[in-house]
Amino acid sequence: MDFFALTIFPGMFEAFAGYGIVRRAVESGKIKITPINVRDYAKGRHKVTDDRPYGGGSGMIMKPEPLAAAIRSIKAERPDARTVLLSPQGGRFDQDAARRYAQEGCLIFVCGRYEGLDERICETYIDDEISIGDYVLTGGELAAMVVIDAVIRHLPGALGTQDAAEFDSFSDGRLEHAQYTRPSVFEGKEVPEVLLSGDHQAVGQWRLESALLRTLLKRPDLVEKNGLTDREKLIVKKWCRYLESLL
Ligand code: 4G3
Repeated sequence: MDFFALTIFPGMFEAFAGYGIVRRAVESGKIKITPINVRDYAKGRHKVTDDRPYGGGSGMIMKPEPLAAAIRSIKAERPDARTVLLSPQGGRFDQDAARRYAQEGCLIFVCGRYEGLDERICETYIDDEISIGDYVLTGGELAAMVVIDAVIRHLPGALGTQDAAEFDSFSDGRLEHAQYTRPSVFEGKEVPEVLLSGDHQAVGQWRLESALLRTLLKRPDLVEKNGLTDREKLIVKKWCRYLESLL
């Protein structure tokens, strides 16, 4: 899968691509990340990429011509590319969106700086406008890296042999169950006994219960959105009976 990022700070993406699972995905040829310096498409001796807003006001706006030229040149090579703008005005990017983007062949991320882009770029050149959350960043680069990272995890083989993405938090609308590693006693706290028992069926049941309880306590909205399975209903009934016994 090919990722392009239109930015005035291409170096930010080189750092991102240099570590861990992202680096491995690049080295194995599963993905390619190409940062494009918008300045390379700016005209004139000073290669200006921003200008003052019509109507006045503070801040600067990204000029449309360099962005349009950059998008056109990528699209000439990759007509299948989807153009994605990161902005606080976008629809929320979530795990479902990450899974859908993992089906694409080529994504172009437009990373705005300053106070945003000229509206005509959004109208003509942008397929999707997305946001990684309700906060404002100094630029779209970090948001684009968040999206690329979340998408890469869904590519076959990117996480290694066990392909852990399918078992992650959110994979079935539930948070991940609690996890433990050695030592079996840490600062006086013991690992739940069942996890040391070697009983795979019991471990599976404990993990299901852990995931459900954590989701109910920390993110009840996810349970409301997805409903309960029959197995989960039994767990909830068990806890209802227990809570009733306390009254
Ligand atoms: C304004 C994305 C600011 C318009 C980008 C880009 C937050 C997010 C910017 C624009 C950003 C986010 C750059 N800040 N929540 N800043 O995903 O197109």
